[in-house]
Amino acid sequence: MRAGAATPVLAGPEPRLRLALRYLSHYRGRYAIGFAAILGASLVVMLPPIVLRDAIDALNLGVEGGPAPTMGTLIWYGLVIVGLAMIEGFLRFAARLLVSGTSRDLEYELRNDLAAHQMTLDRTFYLRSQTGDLMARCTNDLQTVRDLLGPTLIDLARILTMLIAGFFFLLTVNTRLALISYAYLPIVAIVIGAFGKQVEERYGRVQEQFGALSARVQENISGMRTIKAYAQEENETAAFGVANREMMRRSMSWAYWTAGLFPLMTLATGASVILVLWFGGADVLRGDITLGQFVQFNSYLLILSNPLLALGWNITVLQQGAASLKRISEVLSARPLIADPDVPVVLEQVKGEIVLRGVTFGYGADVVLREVDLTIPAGTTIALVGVTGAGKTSLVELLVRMYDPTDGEILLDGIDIRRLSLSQLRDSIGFVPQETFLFSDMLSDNIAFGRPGSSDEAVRYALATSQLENDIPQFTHGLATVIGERGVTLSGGQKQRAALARAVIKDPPVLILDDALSHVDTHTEEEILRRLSEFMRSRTTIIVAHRTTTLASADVVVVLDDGRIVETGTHAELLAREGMYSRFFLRQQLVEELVEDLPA
Ligand code: M5T
Ligand code: MG
Repeated sequence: MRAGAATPVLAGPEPRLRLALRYLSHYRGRYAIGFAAILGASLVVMLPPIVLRDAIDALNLGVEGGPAPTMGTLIWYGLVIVGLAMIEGFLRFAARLLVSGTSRDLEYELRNDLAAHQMTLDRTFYLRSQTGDLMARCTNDLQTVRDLLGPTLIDLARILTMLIAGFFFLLTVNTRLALISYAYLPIVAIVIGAFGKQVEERYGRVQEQFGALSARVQENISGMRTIKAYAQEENETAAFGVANREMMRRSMSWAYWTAGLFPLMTLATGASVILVLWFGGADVLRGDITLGQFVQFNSYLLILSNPLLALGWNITVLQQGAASLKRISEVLSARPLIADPDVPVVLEQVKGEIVLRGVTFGYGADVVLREVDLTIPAGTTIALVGVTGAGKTSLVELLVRMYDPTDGEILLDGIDIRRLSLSQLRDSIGFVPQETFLFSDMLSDNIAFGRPGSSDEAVRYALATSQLENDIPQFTHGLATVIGERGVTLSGGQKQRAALARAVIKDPPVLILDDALSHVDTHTEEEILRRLSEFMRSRTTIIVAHRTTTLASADVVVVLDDGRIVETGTHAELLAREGMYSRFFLRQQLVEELVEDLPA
């Protein structure tokens, strides 16, 4: 389970881009306003150098003996520059506020969609995923994506509009100088491209390791009991250290590339200033451009050096966002194998007849069930027996469509269960799995899980049938007691009985108990069975069991061995046949007698 999670890998950037565009399009109005404001800011920021040019040329005229500008004119120039700076600042601020705020809405929507999508995915997906890694995708990666579609996007828009607008304003001063100062841009683009690729790859590896690390933390915490029982704290800590060191190694290799980009960009912008001083200075001396124009030109270069520097950084963030976007789109593009049919058949009332026809099933290549044929008339109780690994759990899980058979079909009231909606199928079946799962919630909420808002009477009935009622006074707050995560604060038998109560309260036409009373003592089990027999009278019941009393009370006993049904019949018939069942039953009887004789 600890090997890397093999989620389907999407080739190319298209699914990522499509995902981003789909969510962006939901807020296109706000983004459009934001971008318009950014464009405005990028144009306004180009105006002060023009004012500066006029001021300097006016001064220069005075220096050369012409009419000198008055102090009032100079202050006026200054005020215009300040005013323009204020407008630019306001536009930038408004755009950033709008788009960053919108990216929070987008994050909210994406997170909801992720959660809802994960609900549709089936066991096959979760078998090859790790909880911690999935959590990392829903938190860490989601944040990176939000930053990409918020602040980073607005920054990139600012950079792009400034670089384009800047070029046009440079052209208005002098074409040759403009071309010279932008000549090195292709080189910068190539460098950024190469760095960006490295950053994305490395960031992808950082996030992947973060997922693995989260998975490890999650497993260690869930498995803390086992780790302690086997005194494996040191080994686990050491193993964690190894994974953590790998995380650091990957983070460092990522940091090298992001850090390297910044000085490189500074160098590139510095080089352009030297070129412009060299060629532009000569132009001024020759009188091709005025001193004011020269200063104007250099102011532009100064203004443009900021977006150029920011470009490098933003490209790295863009690449990181792309890496995270990929990890999210992997989850969103995973399709469940078990899904509702397009047009489900609706059963008016489920009677509970179950038929298996030539059902073959396996996990991957191993075949676990082989051509199983079985008819369970509505209202009967069958006991499913077989040695461990015979395929009992696999068989009952097929009935609730945890998986679909690889071959053959399963019918409920004559309809292939794949043609029913999952909700009708699962509503019709009360399934008590071999491994119980309880939520860290109130006991009463856990029991009413499948039927929220059940009446007190229904709860009482379920508690009595499952014999959990005797334990309730033990709990500090009775039914309102909040139980620990996965039910850790309950005993094994209490958990199993809570799970049984949960199935009973659903009042389903079909009841399946997969070894659901294994942790309950014999005496209590007998009492539960006695009460259940009333409940089960009108229902189809499948009980995977070992205990002799359970077996003897079933209408039909089905013996499963290595994925095949080897014996079917009533308890008495099979006992008389002296085959596998009778051997199993007699051995079990001996075991139970021995246990009875043990001193308490
Ligand atoms: C039957 C294998 C298992 C066994 C066979 C659940 C599961 C089972 N198996 C997998 O390969 N992957 C799985 O996810 O299938 O298993 P089962 O149906 O669980 O057997 P059982 O319920 O009769 O056994 P038990 O021990 O509960 O009495 O080979 O390895
Ligand atoms: Mg089992």
